[in-house]
Amino acid sequence: DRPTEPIFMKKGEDNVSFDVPPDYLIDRYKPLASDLQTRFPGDVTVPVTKLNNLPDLSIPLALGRSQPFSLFNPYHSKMASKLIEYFMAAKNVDELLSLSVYCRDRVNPHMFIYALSVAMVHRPDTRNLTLPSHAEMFPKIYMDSSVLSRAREEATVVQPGSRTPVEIPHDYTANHLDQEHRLSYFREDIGINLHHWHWHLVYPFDGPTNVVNKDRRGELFYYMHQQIIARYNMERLSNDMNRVSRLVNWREPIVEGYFPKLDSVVANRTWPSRHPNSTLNNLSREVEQISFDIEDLERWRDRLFTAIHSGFIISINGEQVRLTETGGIDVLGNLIESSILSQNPALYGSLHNFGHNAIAYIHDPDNRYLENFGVMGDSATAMRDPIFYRWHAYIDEIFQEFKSTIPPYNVQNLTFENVRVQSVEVSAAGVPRNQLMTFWQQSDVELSRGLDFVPRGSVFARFTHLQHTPYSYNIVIENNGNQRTGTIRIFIAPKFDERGLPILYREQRKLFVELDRFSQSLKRGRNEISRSSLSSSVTIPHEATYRNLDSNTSAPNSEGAAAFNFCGCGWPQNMLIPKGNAEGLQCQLFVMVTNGSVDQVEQPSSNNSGGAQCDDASSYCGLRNARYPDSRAMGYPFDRPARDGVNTLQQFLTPNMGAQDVRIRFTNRTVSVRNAANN
Ligand code: CUO
Repeated sequence: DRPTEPIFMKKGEDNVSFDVPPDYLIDRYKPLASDLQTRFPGDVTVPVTKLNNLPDLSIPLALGRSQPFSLFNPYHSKMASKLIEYFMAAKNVDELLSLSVYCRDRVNPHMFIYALSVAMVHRPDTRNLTLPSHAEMFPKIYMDSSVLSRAREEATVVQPGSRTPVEIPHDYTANHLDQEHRLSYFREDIGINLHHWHWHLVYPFDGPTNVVNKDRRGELFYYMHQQIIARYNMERLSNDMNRVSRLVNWREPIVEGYFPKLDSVVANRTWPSRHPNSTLNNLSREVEQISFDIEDLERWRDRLFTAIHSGFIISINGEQVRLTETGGIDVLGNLIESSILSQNPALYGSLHNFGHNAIAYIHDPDNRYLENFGVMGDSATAMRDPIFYRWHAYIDEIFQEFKSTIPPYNVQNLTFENVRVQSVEVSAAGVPRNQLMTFWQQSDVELSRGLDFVPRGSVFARFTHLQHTPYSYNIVIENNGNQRTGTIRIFIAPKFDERGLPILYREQRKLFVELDRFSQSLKRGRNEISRSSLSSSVTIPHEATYRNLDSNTSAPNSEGAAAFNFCGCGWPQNMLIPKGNAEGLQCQLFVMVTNGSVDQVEQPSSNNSGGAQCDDASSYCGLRNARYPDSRAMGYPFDRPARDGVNTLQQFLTPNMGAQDVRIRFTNRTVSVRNAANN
């Protein structure tokens, strides 16, 4: 709550105050210690145990409280890593609380929230606790900065309960003179940006090894971002735009500009913009201890391509490490990102992270204007900028290059014997068969946690986002063998390219967007399966992104609050399917059944304790503290180029697969928020 307020202040409606040992106060407040204890009496007082040894914060304190914090900056991520290490090492929850109380008023608030969140999702004793939404703690990095001053006014002038939600205009970062602005509803979606923030929280590239080293994390880095690009491309085709072009040439001006209109996290400055036709430069920024040349990026890229085509990388000891058919992608993911699991950072560098940095500092590469990084420098904001997708499309192509060096799946690799998909359809109430409906919807986000130094009580921002009518998949499967378990995999891709021509399989496979994956028991004979879009293994529920309001109180209802227990990582349900268009974007829905006994992954028994595993969105986020729950390559069966002779999806199909033409029809109407607040 209120990340820049001192810890001893009275909190929210709960009237919680912290009974803090006087030497925990920052020097400035120490003379006021006794006064402060009586000035903020709470209904609930949380006693904070005194630590025997206060932590040495010299490393994290190198970043000032009002400085911006960038995860992609190695200097900053090392500081955060130190903090994570302290939080992870705390012996119990009391000690963790004590430590965090001590750190909170000292270290940079953004770094503090990041490090504490990473620790909380990884510690066995806190991983079932609710993490507040990052957009509630730092609303200024998720929405138009003008909203915040209106929210402050509302909170200061109007009593809780009578406050009116502050409406965020639908179009606030540009107008349609900028073609890219057609996609702003996707790039600036709160849920999408929250997903990205959470993903990097669950999969940090730096930190204690036991936090970073997760099952197939390098592969998931590739797959989750590959899916973002596939989704973005489908969104572009929905809007009559070309697929995103890779940022191939780093010496040419970048045509896309971006003007975020956000306040930066702590310094109350406007977040820097990038003018159209800016050019990347060598970076030399003393303050952030970051300097590298564009040539370094080019060298790392060339070494990566050499490794891919030689079939091995050179480890730090000078040994050859083979890029195997199944494990190679994971090795590469860690190498390209790069994470601390990279097997040779000196040789292969940190192409992806440093690309983020080069772009983020494009407006001030040597800090002569004392300007901060642009939105590409923060995982909570990077997806707002069109350049994010050009950069990640480039990164993805390196992974695709590797996938094209391994043997394609043959028919036997794809078949599930005696299992046949008979038919596939989608249906939704009030919508023609095999059609999906999209429209706009308004939902509310609570802002008060992020309104430091203003009166308490809820204030909401009203946000317009894409939504679709919930639908079901109806799948008929014939099982001519004994009863067994199958894994149902559902994807969707556009059918036609920019010119209206059928997309060939070699390109279409990269456009397939995962919609769901689930286990299904198959009895002998005919199996009629119905599965709701709301159960998707890709998404988290709408309530995990937005608060629904009780009609009169303008307080979040209990259902909404309970839903916040979800783990945060996951594609927002409202963005499950792309926008489509008024005529109905023609797509192909793909369903495959694979052998569950092959797909199954043994989980170490020690990980079964601890309750919730955050299994709501396992396709893109994995399971918390467990292995990735599918033994196949991520993106299977579309992760590799097809066998010889396959030019179309139809030719790719084996009997255990099915395809169905569907249309996504968009209606330009806005459905108002459910249970709208008082007005
Ligand atoms: Cu998620 Cu580039 O990795 O932003």
